[in-house]
Amino acid sequence: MERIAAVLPLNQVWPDDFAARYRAAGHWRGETFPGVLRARATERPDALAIIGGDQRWTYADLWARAEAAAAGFLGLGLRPGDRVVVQLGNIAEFFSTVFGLFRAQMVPVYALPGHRLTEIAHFATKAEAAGYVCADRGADGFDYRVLARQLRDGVPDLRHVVVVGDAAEFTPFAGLDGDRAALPGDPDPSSVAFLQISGGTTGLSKLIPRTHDDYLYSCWASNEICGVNAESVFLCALPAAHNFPMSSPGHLGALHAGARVVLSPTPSPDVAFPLIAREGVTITGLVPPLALLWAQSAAATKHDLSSLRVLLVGGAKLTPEAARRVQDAMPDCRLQQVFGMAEGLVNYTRLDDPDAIVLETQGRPISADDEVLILDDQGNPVPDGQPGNLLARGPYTIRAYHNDAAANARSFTPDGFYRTGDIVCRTPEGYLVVQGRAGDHINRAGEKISAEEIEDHLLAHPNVFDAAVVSVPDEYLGERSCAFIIPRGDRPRAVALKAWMRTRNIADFKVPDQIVLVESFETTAAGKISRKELRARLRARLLEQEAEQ
Ligand code: AMP
Ligand code: DBH
Repeated sequence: MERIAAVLPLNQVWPDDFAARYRAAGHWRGETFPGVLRARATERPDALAIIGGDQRWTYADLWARAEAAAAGFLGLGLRPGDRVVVQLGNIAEFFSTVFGLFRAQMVPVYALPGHRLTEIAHFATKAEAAGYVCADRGADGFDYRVLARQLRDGVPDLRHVVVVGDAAEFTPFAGLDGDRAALPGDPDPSSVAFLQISGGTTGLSKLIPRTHDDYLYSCWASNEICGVNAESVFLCALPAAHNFPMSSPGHLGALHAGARVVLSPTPSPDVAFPLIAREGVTITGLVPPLALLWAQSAAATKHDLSSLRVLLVGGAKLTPEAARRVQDAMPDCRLQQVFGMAEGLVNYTRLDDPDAIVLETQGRPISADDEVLILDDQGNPVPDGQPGNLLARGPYTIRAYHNDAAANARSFTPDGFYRTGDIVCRTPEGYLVVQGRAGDHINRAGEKISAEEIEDHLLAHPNVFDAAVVSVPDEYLGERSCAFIIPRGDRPRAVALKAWMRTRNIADFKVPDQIVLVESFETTAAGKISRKELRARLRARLLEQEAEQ
């Protein structure tokens, strides 16, 4: 008999008065992901929806493929409400998979292609996932079927593995189909559509339940701010599962508008530029280091980039000098800064803002109903222009993580504000300028790394007595990671320690960029100091030493 384990229900609930207000304001329209795609497939069946590799799918194609996948998932024994970890790169099947899951009222859990067994097992366990969808190999050659075998052994409740491409012993995605009559109706718009992944500020990543109503609002409202309409062509150059290229306005914004989504397997200019020229791409989004790389390459390229009207840059701070360089290199394309988070709140500079705002701020919130607080450490509001902790509440900002009472107690105030962990200033015009982070994480070219998570891995090494991981400014990455290690027994060599970290089955971007061996952490005469203070001191000392050299 099939084992049916009781799983935690998925919820994301706003208090009734807030929900009523968001509906009355027209933010929450009662749309759902399968409902939106069905509508577009009916209105414009022959319009191109997805272009990826050698695939060119119209809206009718995408809908038909989603229905086949949905029926196939049901046929395998997956049930509405089941959570399914999806780890796919920028390939067309990403879309037939996730819309297939939506159509069957199953819940994708979005993993990034760079995640490895440690992260995937954590997502699967925390979400109580029943399935995993991956590709045979990634764009970098990584074999996800090896990961799938280890995952199945380690997470027994994960019963189904579906593979795009050569499936080996697993279920091939290409063959999925089944009885369409068995498909459920459309979901409740206030139900959880998927689980997004947090950047992992403290410890392991948390799961972010987003509803159809709230997420679709952030997508279509972003379309209005970024000028996306049915004629737009959106290039997805960052990993499709990341919240930024998914919703700001992202591929889901583009599909909501009935526009065209072009998938780039990597964001490198030699791959993306020919796609822009060939497909007439009008809008895309990049993290700052890539924007600088594109700016440099755009000057010398033979490819025609003149179709590009909007370049969104976000995920990490774009300094005013870098912003100017990007804007100057691509004068016909408007730079738009975006400061967002998978938990909700997204800020944009507006297309008609003066240069001073576009170059020097990270924008203002999407919605008139976004409530933003900037507080000092005692919880008092700071005046405009002064840095403080950013808190947010609104029609697309979550009120709770999934299955994580400790994180919820830390991350939300009793009246429902999300503590973003970002330190920002507000300008008199209401725009936000990001100053830094309150917590200890490293924003490595837009990839967020928790210091604590990496320290935990390092402490598992027999020759590591203690470890402290800090962020260091980096010309190219914005920030890189540096691990201070107090050795025990044989002194480990930095290269060997990095190689050993790779055997921990973690995403490559989490392997420390720099390792510094120290004899002690020289805590003060006063004795114990907090980890936070320790990291701050180690970082300051390293920067001083570098400055002296
Ligand atoms: P994540 O948790 O991965 O969704 O990352 C969200 C975090 O990325 C935010 O809380 C910020 O710390 C950072 N972030 C995103 N966009 C920007 C930006 N434009 N400037 C500075 N930091 C940003
Ligand atoms: O970094 C992010 O998470 C991010 C950046 C820009 C984001 O989630 C978004 C826009 O929606």
